[in-house]
Amino acid sequence: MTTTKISTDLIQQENHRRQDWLQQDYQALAEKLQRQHIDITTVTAQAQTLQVALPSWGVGTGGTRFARFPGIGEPRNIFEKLDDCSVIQQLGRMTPNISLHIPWDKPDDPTELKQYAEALGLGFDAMNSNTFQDQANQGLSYKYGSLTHTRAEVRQLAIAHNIEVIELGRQLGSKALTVWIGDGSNFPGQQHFSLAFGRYLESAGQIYQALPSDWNMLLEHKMFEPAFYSTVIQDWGSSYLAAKETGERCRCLVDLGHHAPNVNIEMIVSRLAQFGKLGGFHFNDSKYGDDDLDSGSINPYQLFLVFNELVDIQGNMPSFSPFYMLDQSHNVTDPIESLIYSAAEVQRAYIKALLVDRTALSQYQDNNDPLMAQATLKAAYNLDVEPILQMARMQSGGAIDPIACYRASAYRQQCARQRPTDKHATGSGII
Ligand SMILES: [Mn+2]
Repeated sequence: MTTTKISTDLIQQENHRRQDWLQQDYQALAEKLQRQHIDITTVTAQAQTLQVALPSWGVGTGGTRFARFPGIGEPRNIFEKLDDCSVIQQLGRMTPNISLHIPWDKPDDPTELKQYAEALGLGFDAMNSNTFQDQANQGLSYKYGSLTHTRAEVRQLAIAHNIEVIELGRQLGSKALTVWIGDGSNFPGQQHFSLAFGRYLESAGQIYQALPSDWNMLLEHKMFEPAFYSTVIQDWGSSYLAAKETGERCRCLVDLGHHAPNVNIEMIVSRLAQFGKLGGFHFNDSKYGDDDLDSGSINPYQLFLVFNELVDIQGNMPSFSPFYMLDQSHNVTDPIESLIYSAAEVQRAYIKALLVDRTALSQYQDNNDPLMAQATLKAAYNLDVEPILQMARMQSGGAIDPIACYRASAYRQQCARQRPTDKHATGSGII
């Protein structure tokens, strides 16, 4: 029996109020899609299969490099973070797994944490290691790098941390390790490019040796920050080279915010997948840099185009199943609301991508008809698929309008009473 934080009676009451209108909207959309020979129940069932992991650090209020303004009733430990994640899952029904960040959310007792998560109906997705900041009492420093540091003993410390994270993840039922490093340089000449990359390959290889046979190792690239001149794994090219050198189950992870503005990310997706090296995603959105804004809040068309590639790849390769995760920093919203809304935006992009007439698109491509090719994509993108999202949630036991239901539950107000503000609470960076 799953423990629920929101009353199931409340969800039913809230759904009851909206059910008639949903049926009408769903029926109207069903008839419209039928004209294109699309069965809406099939699409709804496909929408229900999409899962996106929640970042454990995402349920706390984030912060920028300038300041953090805490919200009320914030989770004070990993158990309270799981409570909040369970609310997101209960209402939205597409986020049953949590991606942990170690050491930020390192449990004293992994068995206890696993049991706590299971009681809430939650599991664990990819584990995230952290060698971009020094831990308490660490001795050696990552100030000048971790896996690529010039000194072997610093590299060994970073390797050992990653292996420790794998071991922890193994106990929790995770199947992947995500590695992102802040290593790089701030001045021309500070770092020898190829020697640093060579040290990375050597370190990554040692971590890969410790990877269980049913695990994936995901390499996350980032163009800049905290290093502002060069970053060792700065782009998908470096990431691909490193993944290829490291091993078959080492793949690239694409964080949407980790590219230069205007970069064609959907084409990067296609390239990596074509050569079996697309391993996962961190969904978010950005306007200027690695802003970690809510998914789909700035450029929903780009999110759709990414999913258009993913659906196309899946059509050719049914075993294709990358790790999907939200990676956002919530500075001005209630993180629970942002995560519910963002997961739905990812699902919306996926549903629209499923509706693309791929036969027609292929013919327009072959016949060099650019106008109709892009119009085919736009025809799917411009559809209002909200009734499919609502129906998928309701049929899975979630809320037709999850934000309204969450607000009606007064869960945050209850947290405010139960979780007095901790002045020593730490923020989460943008990663
Ligand atoms: Mn990320």
